[in-house]
Amino acid sequence: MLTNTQLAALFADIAGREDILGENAFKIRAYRNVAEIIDNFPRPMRDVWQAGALDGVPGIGKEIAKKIDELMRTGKLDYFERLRAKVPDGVAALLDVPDLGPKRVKLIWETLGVTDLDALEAAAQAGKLRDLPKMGEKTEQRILAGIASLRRRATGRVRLGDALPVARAIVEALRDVPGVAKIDYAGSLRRGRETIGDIDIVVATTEPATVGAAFRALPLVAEVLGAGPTKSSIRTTDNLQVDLRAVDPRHWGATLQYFTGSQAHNIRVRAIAQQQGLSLNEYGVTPEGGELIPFDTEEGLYARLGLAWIPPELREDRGEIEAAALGANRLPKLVTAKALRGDLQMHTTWSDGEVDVMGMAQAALALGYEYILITDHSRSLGIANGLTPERLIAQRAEIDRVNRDLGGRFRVLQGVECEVLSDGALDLPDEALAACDLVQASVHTSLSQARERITARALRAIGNPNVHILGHPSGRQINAREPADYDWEALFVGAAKARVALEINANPERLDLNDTHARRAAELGCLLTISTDAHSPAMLANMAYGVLTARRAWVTPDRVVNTWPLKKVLDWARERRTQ
Ligand code: DGT
Ligand code: CA
Ligand code: CA
Ligand code: ZN
Repeated sequence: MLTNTQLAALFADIAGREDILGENAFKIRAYRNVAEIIDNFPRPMRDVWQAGALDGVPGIGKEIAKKIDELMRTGKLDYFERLRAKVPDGVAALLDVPDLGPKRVKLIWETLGVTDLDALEAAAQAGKLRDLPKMGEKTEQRILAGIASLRRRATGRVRLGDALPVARAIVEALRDVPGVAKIDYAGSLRRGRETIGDIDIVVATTEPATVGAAFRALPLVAEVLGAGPTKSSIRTTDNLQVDLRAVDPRHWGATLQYFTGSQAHNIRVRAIAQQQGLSLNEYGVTPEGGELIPFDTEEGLYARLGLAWIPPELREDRGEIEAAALGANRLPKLVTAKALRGDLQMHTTWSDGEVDVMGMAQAALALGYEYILITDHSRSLGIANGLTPERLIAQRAEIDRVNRDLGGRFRVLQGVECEVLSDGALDLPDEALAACDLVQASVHTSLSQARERITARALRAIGNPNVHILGHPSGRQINAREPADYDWEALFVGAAKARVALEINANPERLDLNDTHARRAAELGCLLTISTDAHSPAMLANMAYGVLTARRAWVTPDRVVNTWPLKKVLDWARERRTQ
């Protein structure tokens, strides 16, 4: 059965292959548009087709409707098969390599006989690409880096934001199964890692067979991979693997600890147990020649080994064991979602957001925030509606009105997400920036600049005293776009000195700064913000992912500007400008 995603991918594929062949650009664009329309269509195209209503869909003409009809009836498209015979799949796949457009693919294919990714990599490594017209050594290097990034994307790890809702749904669905005392997700998901290999669920129950059967019968199960007395594995319809382990409630703490990991953390914990003459497994510890001591809480297990309880986000063997051995007060008091008083990045209909200022304000108020910063895009990003100095003034009037209407219960601050141009200059004049409450500068373009150049560019941007926050600093998109190659130490030292905050962007496609960079930034004295970059009210809920990332970075609330009371935020903004 063809889903909209598959159908859209097929038309995009047709466009790509015709592009390589150098077919009519107009026709190719039409295929790309159709792919876009189908991908964003709110209902299954299958339903539309069955109702005979394809012609009524805007953007789908007779020719395309005929092709969809053939696909739905036969599962195949003759036109596409003929195209495949001309451009092999391996060649079409080369279009996924960043920096390889259709012209280059055609050139490499025709002159070097490269017909797949492996051959392309070999050719680049052998230095065969650099001598092709308009290529050079730099392009060859970029293509090699692009291949590496494609390979990582193919590792099958899914983003935290795609896995967490599935795990929550499973936990909720099984909570009321007879015999279930406790249930939680464990593994990398509980540790809040940015990508997840598989979902691990642990359940304390007196009836393991019952919960196992209920798990394997959930509607989201596409395939049962394993069914034992206490362990089951399934694959979901979204192609996620989920492992369920059932234990007696007496073992809950030890089992949850064991399957939370990380493996590196567990190896250290087991070594500490061994030093004390204890062997450790997922049920508890056993003294030499003695009986198993079970633990129904994690705290009990850690305490038995002389360790304070360690928050799951820290369990990566990055110093948490040493700290926990010295006592609970040596572990950081990590930032929590509750500590956040505001959200400092979001978009409205003034640029590419879905709702107006009041809409975002009310949604944020409902979440319990005290203030928000509106950060619509400046004009050079080239999205519809970028802010000009004139439109910023008009937006200020609307924000003032919203603040009056909300009657002092809440404060909407005016900001802007100002483009950092390729040389580090800002996209708006200083007077316009100075009129904002806070300014966020972001790099969206030319992310592949060389290290020295892009570092100098960001440092120049944060050197402007009107800039308070550097948004999603690396520019990466998880599993999709590589981060920019900054000299991070230099950037962090510069930001700390200027008292410019670095953002932890909470969008699960970004999580930028990531955990290790945010930790280093905090160590070097940087201020941070945790913000959602929401383009709709619903996206304000992404904050949880940013908080997890900050906790993995050992971040304490005092470092995070949006835990501060509004007055302190405004004082900081003012001090920065008079530095
Ligand atoms: P993932 O799924 O790749 O994102 O990462 P995890 O950490 O969820 O790893 P996973 O699912 O293979 O196993 C879950 C946890 O179970 C892992 O973090 C630690 C524990 N674990 C699994 N296998 C072993 C093992 O062989 N030795 C030890 N010490 N712990 C293990
Ligand atoms: Ca896992
Ligand atoms: Ca697993
Ligand atoms: Zn942005």
